[in-house]
Amino acid sequence: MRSLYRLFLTVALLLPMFATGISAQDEEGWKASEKTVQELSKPGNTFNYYEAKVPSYILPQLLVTSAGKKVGDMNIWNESRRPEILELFRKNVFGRVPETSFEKSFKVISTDKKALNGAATLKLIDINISSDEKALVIHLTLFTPNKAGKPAPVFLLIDNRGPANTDPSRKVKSEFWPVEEAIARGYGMAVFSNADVDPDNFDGFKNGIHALLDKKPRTGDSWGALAAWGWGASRCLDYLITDKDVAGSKVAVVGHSRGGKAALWAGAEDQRFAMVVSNESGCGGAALARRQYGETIERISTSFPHWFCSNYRSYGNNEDAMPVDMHMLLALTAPRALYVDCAAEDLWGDPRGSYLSLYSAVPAFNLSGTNCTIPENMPPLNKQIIGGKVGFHIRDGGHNMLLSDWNRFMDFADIALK
Ligand code: GTR
Repeated sequence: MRSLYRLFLTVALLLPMFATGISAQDEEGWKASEKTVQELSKPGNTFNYYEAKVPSYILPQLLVTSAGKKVGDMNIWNESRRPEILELFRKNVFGRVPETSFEKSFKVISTDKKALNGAATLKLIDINISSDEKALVIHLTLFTPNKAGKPAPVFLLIDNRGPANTDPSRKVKSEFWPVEEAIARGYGMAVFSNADVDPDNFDGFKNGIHALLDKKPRTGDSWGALAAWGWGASRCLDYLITDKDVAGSKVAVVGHSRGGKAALWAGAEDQRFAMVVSNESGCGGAALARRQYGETIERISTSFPHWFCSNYRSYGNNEDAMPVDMHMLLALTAPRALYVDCAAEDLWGDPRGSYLSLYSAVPAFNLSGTNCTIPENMPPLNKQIIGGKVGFHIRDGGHNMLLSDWNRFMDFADIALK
């Protein structure tokens, strides 16, 4: 019995390590990863799933500057506290984008004005990035609604699953990226694959954008894959704001799970994103690290050493030493719109800790004068709450991004973005 239990533990612990070796483009890869999350969400493994076992903790103060000054309005937030927090996340969590210069050009490869039986225009765009002799291409797919007759708000998805979920021909449809439904509601849909920017495996930072921009030896705050994917989202936005069918001031960046962590960081680094959607981003995303519920820093930074900067590792089993917690990451979206959602069976991603994180970020949003207050207790299953510029729901079911989630993103965007 004991050895069976050990075997279960070993398999559960090793599965994500295999997942790190699988390209994000690989269908089996993301399925294995989602399955792992389901397995790891079951009580019985070494991770904590009991509220009673959550340690007591004190979150770092959100609205006090490092010099001890109270942040009472949006000006102080934007001019001093926000940049301070951003720096802390660069240094301790996601890493810093190198200052290396690069060239960028856009090429619209094809335009189909009668896509989706005439409901949408489909464009395939190559975003070419080069530095010295090296180059890479980010392939951006963009659908915009024809009926609107004016530039449309757009959801840009950082895709961590690959083409089977984001098929531009729409022969294969997936709830993960429900283009038809979004177009019918007047939203454009854009997507790029994270793997175009940086492969999702631990390759010593030799490939993807690292091969182009990492000129200096790596240090504790050198960027990891999540920051690289977020950077890729910004390059897509560089294009989107030039497209006459897109309302450039109304682009939302969306991501699921590891993509959700990257979306939060993209919105933090790039304030041109009008809205951020974090779908089940969990540890290293929306969930409070100090709760040590479900996935922990220790675990994520050993299973996925390429995601974060290496300084982050020092906070494994040492969360209280971290000068930030994830409510501060969520607050970096303020005063723009932020949507966080979770799934009830995705305990690995700590739904309650993600809600508490959002709740603790609200004071930064309230500085804008819009009332963004939400209740202290997490809302019941499948009930959306919207407080001005912030929104949340917890869906029944497991780790995934479904049409029902997207419908709520759009309900929120109808209010917060349009
Ligand atoms: C898991 C990882 C989570 C989450 C997930 C995913 O293995 O532990 O943090 O990011 O992968 O991206 O599906």
